[in-house]
Amino acid sequence: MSDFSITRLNASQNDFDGSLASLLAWDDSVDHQVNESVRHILAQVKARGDAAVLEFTEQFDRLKAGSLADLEMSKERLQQSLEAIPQNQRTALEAAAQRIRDYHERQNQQSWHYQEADGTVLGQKVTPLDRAGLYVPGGKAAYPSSVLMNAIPAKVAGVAEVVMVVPTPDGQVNDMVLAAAAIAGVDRVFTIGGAQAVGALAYGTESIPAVDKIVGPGNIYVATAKREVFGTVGIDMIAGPSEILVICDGQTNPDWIAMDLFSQAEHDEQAQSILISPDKAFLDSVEASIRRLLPTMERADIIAESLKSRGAFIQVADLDEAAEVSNRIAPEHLELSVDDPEALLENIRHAGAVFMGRYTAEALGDYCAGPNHVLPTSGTARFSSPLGVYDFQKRSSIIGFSASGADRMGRVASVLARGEGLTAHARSAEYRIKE
Ligand code: HSO
Ligand code: ZN
Repeated sequence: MSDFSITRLNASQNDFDGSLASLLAWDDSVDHQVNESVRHILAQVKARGDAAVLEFTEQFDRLKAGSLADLEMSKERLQQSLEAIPQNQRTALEAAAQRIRDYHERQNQQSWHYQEADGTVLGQKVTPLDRAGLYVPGGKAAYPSSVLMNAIPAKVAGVAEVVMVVPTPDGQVNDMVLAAAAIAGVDRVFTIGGAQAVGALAYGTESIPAVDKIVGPGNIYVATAKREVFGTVGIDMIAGPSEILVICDGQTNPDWIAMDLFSQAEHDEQAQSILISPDKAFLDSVEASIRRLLPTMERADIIAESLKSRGAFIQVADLDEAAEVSNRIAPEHLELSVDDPEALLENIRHAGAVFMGRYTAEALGDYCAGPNHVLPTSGTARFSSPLGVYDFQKRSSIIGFSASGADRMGRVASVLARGEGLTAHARSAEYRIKE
């Protein structure tokens, strides 16, 4: 069995600040080798389009195709996958999709305008992106739930074409991923991946349309490629490892809490699971639960490594202090496993998603609660938000002056323009001033 150990901290200890800082430190340094090869791949795709994408796909995914058209999955093919998966999976995907759609529809932004007394109109027009690209990782990390979470907000936002790329190493397709694409209404799917797929989406090739924004998780090559093409296209975020922080008053079944911590730890060794409680005896009980439950887990090794290298139990004086520590961490997922989560929520300022009360397992949020599971990680919840409809829409400012508005504001603009030494600006405004 995998060895289990977890760091124990106490918020009252002298060196708590330093210990917390080293707990949260995460190595996201850029790898020069990776940078180099990503740059090479992107340059090739930009210069040679389809031919380069085909070569890299053969090289990295051992998938040989005569043309990129052969690597496109038709609507009929997606439908086949939908029919191939077990009925209970299909029903669950459809139920999740419906809830995700309902939730995200509430995020739809309205255009607005207002009129001033002299007839001047000011407004904001909201428009969807024309085209969005969705990267879906292949292999182990291919999550159908992530297809729903990325594609549905795009379609709700009104994006006309969602183009998905998913690598299929050795030609292995994941039916559940393709079924999710069918349910989410993805428009086109290509079985390509890696930096070459990111390049194809960013620059466009003979067969793959250039998109306006690329979203979705991926390995270091994909993340580096997304960073590189940012500016040519928009990107969502560069996600770090999953995180969960549980604040518990000590009254929840310790097995539940242990499993909630496992649920994010099982994503990968770098994932971070933290439990904060004012109750020392409760922390001991959760530790006992972990010891008992860990050997029963399929991914015991990953969980053990994650808990050992990045997990922690933090003892605090009370729930107010728990909230304060949590705000410093700004976790991706925050469970408030207490009697009165609403009262505690008042003190919470930074978290990607907050799970209220003992019954709200974070795992429900990953699949089917409705809100997005693409959330800010590594403390970025201090300044950013969950993926949503907003990420697939943009705003244009609308400005319409009446003749008297042009006269009134032309005078203001003229003074400012002359102050800046910009005479053409000034005269352009002055032409429209009366007399
Ligand atoms: N917890 C992940 C999302 C996910 N979980 C997908 C299961 N499948 C995001 O932090
Ligand atoms: Zn998860």
